[in-house]
Amino acid sequence: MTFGGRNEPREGIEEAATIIARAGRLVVTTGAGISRESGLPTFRDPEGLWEKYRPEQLASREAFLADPKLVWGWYRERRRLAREAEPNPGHYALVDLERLLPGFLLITQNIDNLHRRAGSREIVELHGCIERYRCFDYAHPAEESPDWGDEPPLCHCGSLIRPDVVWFGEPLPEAELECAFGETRRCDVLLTIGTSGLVYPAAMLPGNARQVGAKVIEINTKRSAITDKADLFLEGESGKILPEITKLVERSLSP
Ligand code: BJW
Repeated sequence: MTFGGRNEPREGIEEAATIIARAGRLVVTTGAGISRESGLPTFRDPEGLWEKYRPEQLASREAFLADPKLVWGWYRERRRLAREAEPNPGHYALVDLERLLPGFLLITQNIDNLHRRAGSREIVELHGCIERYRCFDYAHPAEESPDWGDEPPLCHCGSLIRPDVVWFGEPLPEAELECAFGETRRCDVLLTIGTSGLVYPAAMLPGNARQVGAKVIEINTKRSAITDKADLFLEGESGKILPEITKLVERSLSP
């Protein structure tokens, strides 16, 4: 693994740009770290979302049934923060990469909707989206209403309405998962950004790409569970590194 760390960031960025510019099929996977510079907390960093509660206390079916008001309130607050946040230069750099490269797919674990708001189009949302709702028992889709308050409202079928996100112990949406696994097995470069690589099955994607001979590039402010599987590790903030990579890719592709 090449280490494009803080002492030699330029070299790593140039190498990454060269690899990406030559990619026939690029898959980008993102986690909470890419939205950190938009002001949204990650999950597992200090001052992250799990600082006060254990994950199972908020992001599981059991948690929702045990205390629907607590879980509903936590997501309402996060939805408010996500809506107030703006995409950052890292999100926009990925929009530019999508425009520059014919074979591009973005797979995100994030539910914050910032990639779409930035303008990314080819997105697979593995863990759902905070802007969508469904009912707990039958997954009937629900439209948000201004009347909704501090408690989860009821669906027409009588079941509680919940955010359309994937909690621990729940299966990921089938079509999205199939697409993510299929595309990582066909890509020649996988760029993974701002994820601890601790949550499965998303954490398997870089390893899958590696198995089929793809180059794996990681951008993270610190080493993660993925770093040892990466061919190139760029240590730093994605909002700074990604625009530089995109600029170099654009330059190398322009006639
Ligand atoms: C920066 C930065 C900057 C900071 N620039 N970088 C195999 C082995 C072991 C366990 C399992 C397994 N398979 C399944 C499991 C169980 C479980 C699991 O993975 N557990 C592990 C924790 C051990 N997985 C599941 O339960 C999944 N379901 C499943 O497998 O179902 C099977 C099934 C089949 C059939 C029937 C029934 C079941 C579901 C997982 C759902 C995860 N859900 C959450 C919540 C979503 C909704 C919400 O947002 O509230 O998803 S948990 C949370 O973690 C969220 C995230 O998407 C996910 C990943 O977190 P992420 O993005 O990596 O964030 P962090 O905080 O961990 O990392 C941030 C990184 O950014 C850090 O590295 C920083 O350094 C970095 N960073 N600033 C660049 N500026």
